[in-house]
Amino acid sequence: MATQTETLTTRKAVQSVDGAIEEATAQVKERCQNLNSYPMWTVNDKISKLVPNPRAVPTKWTWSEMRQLMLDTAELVPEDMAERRALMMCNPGFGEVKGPSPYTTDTLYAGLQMVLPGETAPAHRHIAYAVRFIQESQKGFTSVAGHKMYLEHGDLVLTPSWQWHYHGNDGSKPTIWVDCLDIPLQIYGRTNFLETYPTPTVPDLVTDESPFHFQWEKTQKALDAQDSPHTVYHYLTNGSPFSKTIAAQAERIKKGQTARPPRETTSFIYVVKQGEGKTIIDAPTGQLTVEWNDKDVFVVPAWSKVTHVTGERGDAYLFALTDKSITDNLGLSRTDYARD
Ligand code: GTQ
Repeated sequence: MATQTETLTTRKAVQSVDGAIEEATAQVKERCQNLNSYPMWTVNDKISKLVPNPRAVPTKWTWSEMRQLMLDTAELVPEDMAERRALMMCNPGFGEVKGPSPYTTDTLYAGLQMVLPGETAPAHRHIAYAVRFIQESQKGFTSVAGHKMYLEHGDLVLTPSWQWHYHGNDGSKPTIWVDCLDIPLQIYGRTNFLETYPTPTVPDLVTDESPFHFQWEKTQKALDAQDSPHTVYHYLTNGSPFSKTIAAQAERIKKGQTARPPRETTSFIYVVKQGEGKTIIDAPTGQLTVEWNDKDVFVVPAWSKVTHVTGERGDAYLFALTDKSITDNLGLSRTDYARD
């Protein structure tokens, strides 16, 4: 059997001591030239790796730094200068390839968006599916398909594909949240497009009970109803993942515990709801130990070995946006329970 370091190409090539394969392949390549064709076995390594191969690298965005940057950005860039005042969280694994780009993981984009009191991020709709996890809000709101929802720290709100939405803030403090959209998938499929609404807002009604709105209070209640050291809650709509592309989960890890989940073909954008601890990430693209605190964001690439360790201060609550819906729906999910 091939080892992890041996490649599919070298496995065959080592048998070709006399160069016969090279010569035969050269002949085939020449004949392929004018027929839009190419011998697959010479590029097998690029097509099939022996382990999953995300580009994303483990990365942390520290809340205190990002919050200050958001506040300063809001002073520099008035609301009417930006359709959305959002700062992308660009994974450096993509930097050299595409420059600043909307890849937080290989499949999902996340950004930080800020809406100041009285501002309106005008109504539009797009094919991309969006969700938002609220970091700070005091009467900040989003309006989705006519549902105007006031948001609080820890809430998750859905903006399904092609629904009109706009954002605002009826309070006196900044509203900041983490946006997550399936933009990398849309880039791959070349499917995303956006339509603007003729006016900044859309007719709507305030609603306390919307299928688009998951209040943190209920999530925490579900987590606290379990007694295990590490509890995972999956956000569902009518028993199924709310979206075909983006999934979300919340976790409670009791204080002073170590959690070692299996490694998966799923990648994670973690947002610390509250608590302190560290996460040791051993990813196909590198290793990083993230020391985290309230509201920090960090990325766990697919196929990482992950170890969460919580501090003694109290139980930690982590929230994560994942591409589990994508991998499950397309039959791409694999789990390695035997990780060391
Ligand atoms: O609020 O609709 O971060 O359309 C990126 C694109 C947020 C939004 C983003 C968007 C939005």
